[in-house]
Amino acid sequence: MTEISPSRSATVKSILRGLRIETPSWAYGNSGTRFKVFAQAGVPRTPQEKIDDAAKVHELTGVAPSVALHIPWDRVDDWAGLAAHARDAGIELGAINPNVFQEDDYKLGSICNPDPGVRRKATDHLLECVEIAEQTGSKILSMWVADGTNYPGQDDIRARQDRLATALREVYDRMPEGMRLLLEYKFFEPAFYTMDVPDWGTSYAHCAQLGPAAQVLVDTGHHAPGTNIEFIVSFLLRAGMLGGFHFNSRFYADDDLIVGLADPFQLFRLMYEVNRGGGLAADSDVAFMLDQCHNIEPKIPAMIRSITNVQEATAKALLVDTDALRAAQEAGDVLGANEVLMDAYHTDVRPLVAELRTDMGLDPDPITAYRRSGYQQRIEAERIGGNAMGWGA
Ligand code: LRH
Ligand code: MN
Repeated sequence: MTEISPSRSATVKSILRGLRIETPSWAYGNSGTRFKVFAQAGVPRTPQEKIDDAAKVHELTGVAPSVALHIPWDRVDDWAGLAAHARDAGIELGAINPNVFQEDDYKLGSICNPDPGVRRKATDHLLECVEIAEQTGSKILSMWVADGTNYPGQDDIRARQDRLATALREVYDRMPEGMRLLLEYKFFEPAFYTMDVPDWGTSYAHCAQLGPAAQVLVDTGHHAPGTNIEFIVSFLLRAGMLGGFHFNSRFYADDDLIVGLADPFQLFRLMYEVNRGGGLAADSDVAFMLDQCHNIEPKIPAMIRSITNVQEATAKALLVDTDALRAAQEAGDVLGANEVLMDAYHTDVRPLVAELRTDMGLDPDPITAYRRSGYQQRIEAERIGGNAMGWGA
């Protein structure tokens, strides 16, 4: 078992200290499945209350200084005012996520729809989200389109790619210097025959055609079962095309469960390749974002647990004895090489990560600290009336 030497511990802690994990506004609201959305007490009724909850998560973890917004779920009249509210709460507004999947017009798609009027409407929403990002100071337009078809012959696969490329070009050219377009892919749902951006290769090709400010977004729940996601991550990093992640975990489909809970070993392997590819370097612009739905579990503790899971997986990845690994790999020592990796994976890093929190002036156990804070009782008492936010379709 790896003994964590003081110098190793210091190195790991300094890298972990620089880790930034963005939380999603929509995961603080009610969510569910087509069968039921179970409302929870104390859930935010406004984007401002979502930001307050995100700020609480940052206060207790120290590594979640921004919250992603989804439009129109988080629409307000005064974007600068919302950004000021976030700043006053100690965090920033992060990635802007357009929504071109919840209007009747989008039944046959949004920017890939056969109807030019619908394409125009969807593209205008994407352009509006660029403007919103300019007002909120966000540097990322995080694009996912639900577009696809359900039956062979329903539409022309090639023509839909032409429509997609046309809309992406218009949005890309509208973006100001310094803003990035991250294109998210998903292999199925809500469409069940084709998705217009089904995999990393399709996203990569469109992003490469657009230019250097377009990169691929990897949602860990968007792959066919058995897909080796860390291979995709390694490949994209090598090509400079990994823009960021939507972290979550799953047993079956796009379950959007707490990252690292369904498959902690996968998260470790993924963070190992992120580190191997330079994604944890100080100058890396890989965006680590969560994208989850806490359908039955308490939302704020779930968010804190997600962050501690990413911290722990990253700490284990940083403990891999890369010299020993390289030597075993180059010697063709199959089991030896795997043993080096597994040794790091089996190392209990919880004391090290707790120590880091103490070093940062935080409670070593943020979930217990949250329970002790009385924040949950307070929001349940205060947030009476109004409409609890959620993303029910
Ligand atoms: C689609 C997705 C996308 C978001 C939505 C909330 O499955 O991952 O990133 O817009 O979830
Ligand atoms: Mn996502």
